[in-house]
Amino acid sequence: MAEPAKTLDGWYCYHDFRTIDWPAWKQLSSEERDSILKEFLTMVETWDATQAKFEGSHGIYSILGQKADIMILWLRPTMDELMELEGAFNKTRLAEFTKPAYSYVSVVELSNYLPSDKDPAQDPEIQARLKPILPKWKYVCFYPMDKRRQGNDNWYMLSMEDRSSMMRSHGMIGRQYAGKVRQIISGSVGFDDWEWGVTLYAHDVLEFKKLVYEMRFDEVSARYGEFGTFYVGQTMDEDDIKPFFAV
Ligand code: 76R
Repeated sequence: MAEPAKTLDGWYCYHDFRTIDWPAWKQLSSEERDSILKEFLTMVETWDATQAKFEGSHGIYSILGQKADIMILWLRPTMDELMELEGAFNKTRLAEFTKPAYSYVSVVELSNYLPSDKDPAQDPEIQARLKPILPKWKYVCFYPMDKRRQGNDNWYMLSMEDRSSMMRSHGMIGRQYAGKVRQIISGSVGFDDWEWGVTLYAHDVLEFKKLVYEMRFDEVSARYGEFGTFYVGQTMDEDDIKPFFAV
């Protein structure tokens, strides 16, 4: 048996995609819409307070295309907290005007493919990557992916050495995008339908296409990458919520 990579696991992630029921939303009076948004923004304030204490992070995004209208992404130290958040959000009045579009459950993951002599428990940089405060960069991209297990192309049958050398090449490509794209890799084996979730942030949306395209030519993606549905959108600040829901 090939040696499994060892993972460091950080905060649990819940990507929640919704479609807005605009016809029903439009039928409300503007007073009702205001009060529903007020209730939602009060809930968002509690998420902000959690983030200020570094006990989690969250982001709200508008999504382009017919797959979803919004994504809410929550990160918390335990899956239990994510369950509470999902339940609490579903009980808001705003949630009555949303329909589920997609969701993804995972946990922030770092692996030991690249050698490091740091003690992860003590190293502030590693801790910050395991428990990331989500950047407010303008654009977001999310997709789930697998490593292929097919015929001669079986990632899970390769030696640790071969996998490490391919991951090094993968990491070298990624590093050229430092400052342009930030990535959060979250593992989802046992939690969801794919093996990883890939969440990317960029200031310039075109950088997603450039990075993902360049990686397609790198062996680890070219030979072993299988990809789910791609979502792309914009980060919303609290100030963007009211204009987004204005009709
Ligand atoms: O963590 C590190 O920075 C070390 C190097 C590294 C690892 C181990 C790294 C760097 N990644 C790692 C693991 Mn990655 N990554 C993806 C995708 O679309 C595609 O083809 C793939 C989707 C992108 C865009 C991306 C970006 N990476 C992983 C894993 C787990 C593999 C496993 O355990 O088998 C997956 C699934 C994955 C996928 N990666 C980087 C990036 C970028 C931008 C970097 C450079 C980070 C930096 O050095 O700042």
